[in-house]
Amino acid sequence: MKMIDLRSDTVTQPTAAMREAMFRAEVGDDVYGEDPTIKALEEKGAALLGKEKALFCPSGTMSNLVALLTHLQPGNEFIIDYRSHIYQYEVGGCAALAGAIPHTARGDRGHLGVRNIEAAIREENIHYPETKLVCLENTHNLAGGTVMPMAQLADVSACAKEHGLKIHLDGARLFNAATALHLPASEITQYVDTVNICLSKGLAAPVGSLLCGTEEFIIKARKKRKMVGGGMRQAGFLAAAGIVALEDMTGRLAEDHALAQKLALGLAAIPGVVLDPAQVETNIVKIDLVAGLDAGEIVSQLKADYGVLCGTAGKNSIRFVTHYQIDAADIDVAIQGIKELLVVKMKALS
Ligand code: TLP
Repeated sequence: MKMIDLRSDTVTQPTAAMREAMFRAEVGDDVYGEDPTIKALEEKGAALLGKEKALFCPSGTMSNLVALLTHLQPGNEFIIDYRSHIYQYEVGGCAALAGAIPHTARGDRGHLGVRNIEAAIREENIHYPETKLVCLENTHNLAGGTVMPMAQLADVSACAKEHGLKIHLDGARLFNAATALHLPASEITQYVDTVNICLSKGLAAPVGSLLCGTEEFIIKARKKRKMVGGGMRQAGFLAAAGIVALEDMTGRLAEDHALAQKLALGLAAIPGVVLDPAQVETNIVKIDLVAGLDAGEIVSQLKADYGVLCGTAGKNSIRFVTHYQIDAADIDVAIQGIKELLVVKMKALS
């Protein structure tokens, strides 16, 4: 049985062009600043995102952590949506390693607004930690791949500036947001001080993220990356794939979005599934199940009976992510599998 892996866009395999580029990469010791391929990737990434400099990190988690370590002092507070990856899925590194306090707020479909930020900022008081940073996520993973509206981002940016706060954007899927908005990524990143982008999700590189910001920030961040063990040596082999990711893969994400829309339309028509396809903006489809259906059970059965892999997102929800290695026929199999499973389960419920 062919396996159809919709668990995440992180499962993408490197393309033939990436393998070729990795094989041919010129490399050196990057801790000595001597890897030409890493330098080329960092320059390309910084230019693409309209920032002065970039830093190649092994993962999105480390890139976000290094950003927090560089922006914040222990005891500082940062404002963040309660469902964001940094808060939910990075093993508490913000607290354990950066010593910072997340001040969580409930964004609109994952995206903070001016009201959230103004309500969270601390006034001067001897008892309070200092608020220093706002963290955004675009697209927002747990909210279902939602895109932050540009007007909201511009307002949040103006508000942060007015209050002397910096903004870090977790843009693990920034190019998905840019694709959905029909804008260059730099239009989005002009509103933030620092940004993390992931090369190893929809862009299909095997490893790596870029943290981008001012030259001054990246010099400090490079030292923090070393501190957490992220100083790499001949990692130009990985950066070579990252360059291909930026050159070849950012322009094709609309295909993933179209497949996600096809999946959403198919799933929304199945009794037992709660989903509004209009809410699916990029490559993530999150469905809720009616009461009495167990997401974990359905995920296991889909795998066993149809070879369709997906993930639970809580007891009652399932997440599907489309990507480079998924095609329309795979989506048809997934829809058919869920339909057949749910017919049986819904009968048992009634
Ligand atoms: N997300 C992964 C899992 O960790 C959940 C996924 O399958 O979606 N920011 C965002 C918004 C992310 O979605 C992820 C990974 C990261 C950061 C972390 O990136 P890595 O996995 O490279 O550390």
